[in-house]
Order: sequence, then C-alpha cells, then structure tokens
Amino acid sequence: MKNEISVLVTGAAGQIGYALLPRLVSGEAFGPNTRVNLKLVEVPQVVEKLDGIIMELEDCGFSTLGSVEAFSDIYKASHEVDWALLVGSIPRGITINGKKIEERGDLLRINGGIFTDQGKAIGENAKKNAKVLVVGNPANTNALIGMTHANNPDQTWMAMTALDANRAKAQISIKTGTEISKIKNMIIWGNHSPSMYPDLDNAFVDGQAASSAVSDDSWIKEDFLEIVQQRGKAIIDARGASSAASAANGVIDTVKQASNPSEDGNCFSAGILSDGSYDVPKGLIFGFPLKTSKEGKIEIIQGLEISNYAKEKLEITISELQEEKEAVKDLI
Ligand code: NAX
Repeated sequence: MKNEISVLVTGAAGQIGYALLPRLVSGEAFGPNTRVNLKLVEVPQVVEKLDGIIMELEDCGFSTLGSVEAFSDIYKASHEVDWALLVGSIPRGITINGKKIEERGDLLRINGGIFTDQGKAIGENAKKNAKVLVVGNPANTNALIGMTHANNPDQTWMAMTALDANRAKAQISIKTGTEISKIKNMIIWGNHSPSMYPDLDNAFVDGQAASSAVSDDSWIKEDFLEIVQQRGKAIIDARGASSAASAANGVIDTVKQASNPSEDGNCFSAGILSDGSYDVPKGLIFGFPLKTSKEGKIEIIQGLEISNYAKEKLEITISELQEEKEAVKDLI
C-alpha cells in the first residue's frame, strides 16, 4: 500500500455506522492504494458490540483494511486521525431521566454537550489538517459547537448535507428523465433540516440550468422543495427507521469530494463556517457550494446568482440557524 489514513467514526455501532464502515475500508472512499485504519467510538454501554462489527470487517477480506480499534474514550481515539466522522448522537424520542426528548431545544442541548468534548479532543489530538464531518443531528449546530471547542483553525469542520443534495438530484433525474450523473452543481443552502434550500437555478441538467430543464415552476416551488425537505421524515414513516444506507452514502460522497480536487463546473454540498459569503452572517455553519482545491483546501464557490425568491428562502434557514445558535450560546 502506498498510503495510510486514520479515520475516527463515532456512533460506529449505530445504523449508519453499520452501512458506512465496510464502504470506508473497501477502497471506495480513499482509493485502492490507501490502507484505512479505523478508530471506532461508542458509548461505554455499547462499545462491546463493536467486536462483532470488527469481526465482520475482517471477514469482508478487503486488502485496504488496516487496523481497527474500539474506544469509549474520544481523547484516546482521536490521536493523530486524518478524518473524524461524527455520526454518534442521541436521537429524538429517547427517554432520559424520565423525560422524553421531543423538543429540538432539548435535543440541541443534549447533543451539544457531546460535541463540546469531542471538539476539544479532536482539536488537541487529531492531525493539524484533519477534516471533520458531523452527521449527528442537529448537524450544523453540533459542528459549530465542536469546531468552537476544537479551536484549531487548520482543521476543517463540516456538517453533512450531501444526502440532501443526492435526494434533490434523484428527484430531478426522475422528473426530467436524465441520467443522474448528468446532474451537477446541486447546492443545498443552509441548515440540514426542513428549512434547507435546494437551488435549481444554479444546478445543471446536462449543461442546462435545472430550473429551465424542469420548466415547471409550480412543481419546483410546491412539490420538489417539499419532497426534498421532508424526505427524511418520509423514509422514517415508510421504513420505521431513519435513512441509514443513503446517509452512509452521503458520508462516502463527502469524503471523496473533500479529499480530491473538484472538477471544473461542479461543486459539492456541505455545511461549513460562514465567512460572510452570500450575506450569510459570519459564525454559522451553513450549507454552501464548495470545491476542493489542488492543495486539498475546502473553499466556498463565489459569484453565483441568487434570485429574490432564493434570498427569501435563505433568510428562513439563516433565522433557524441563528435560533439554534442562541439556544446553545453557553456552549460556544
Ligand atoms: P443510531 O441511533 O442507530 O446510532 C447512533 C449511535 O451513536 C448509537 O450506537 C449510540 O450509542 C451512539 N452514540 C451516542 N452518543 C455517542 C457518543 N457520545 N459517542 C459515541 N457514540 C455515541 O442512529 P443513526 O441512524 O446511525 O443516526 C445517527 C445520527 O445521524 C442521528 O443523529 C441522525 O439524526 C443523523 N442523521 C443525519 C443525516 C444527515 O444527513 N446529516 C441523515 C441521516 C441521519 O438522520
């Protein structure tokens, strides 16, 4: 093997973890010449289950599988990792101390507490130029908390919106009868929540603006937006469990796109710290159009046109993220 990479995954015994881990070490995510060493993290009550997952990973027989270790201590696990995939979090609906956690505010506070420690550990122990992808919800605000506590500006913190972008591409592919590989530049602006804005003015279908290719304004405004924004709930209603295979796929897509220079004319979607681009207030983790430079740096693509309609949608998701930030202000 020419290269070696060390990847930390939290929530490794969860649903997404199960779908994600084989694909991380199969050669698909980091290429056929990179050995992948895994550091799997779980809460102490669950960490033993990782033994079974490790056995399965060995039994897959991937030549790119390196070492695999299980941890319940994020400080030990994060030592010198290149990537941290923060999937673990407490789901909505769980009962803690006799109280069912239903409110977004409660969820924010509980998960926010997890991300203060994880951020600190990654900031102190992970590689100087480590990349971090937060999947656990509320992903954008968790990433903001983690990044603040990491306090390590050379590391890149992202919140996952790739699944939302893939959901949007799939709907456009079905609507226009276009092969999905010809749908490019799908931007998810804002929060990974139903307030996100999937942008069809700047996306392309076989080289044509997606909004023109679809040519059905009422479908875009009424059906498309609703389908993409509510897709997570629709899957829970139908499957009785949240998206795991497609979420794992979103992680793999983000890792690949953030590890390799972007092709011209295409972007990828993830939440990243706002620098004020597109009038998004600084200091929010916000879904932007991103590219990876030849040096491996993640940059916000500038100069795209935002219609008045899109600006109204961006305002909604900005307000939601500001409210989330306010709710956890003592954690950041
Ligand atoms: P599961 O409940 O199956 O697994 C979560 C795992 O995290 C559990 O095994 C739990 O023990 C572990 N965990 C909890 N706290 C931890 C901690 N402090 N350290 C390490 N591990 C910890 O959930 P799953 O379906 O895998 O989903 C995981 C998260 O992804 C949820 O927050 C979910 O809402 C979020 N999602 C985010 C998506 C995105 O696009 N950003 C889409 C899919 C998914 O809904």
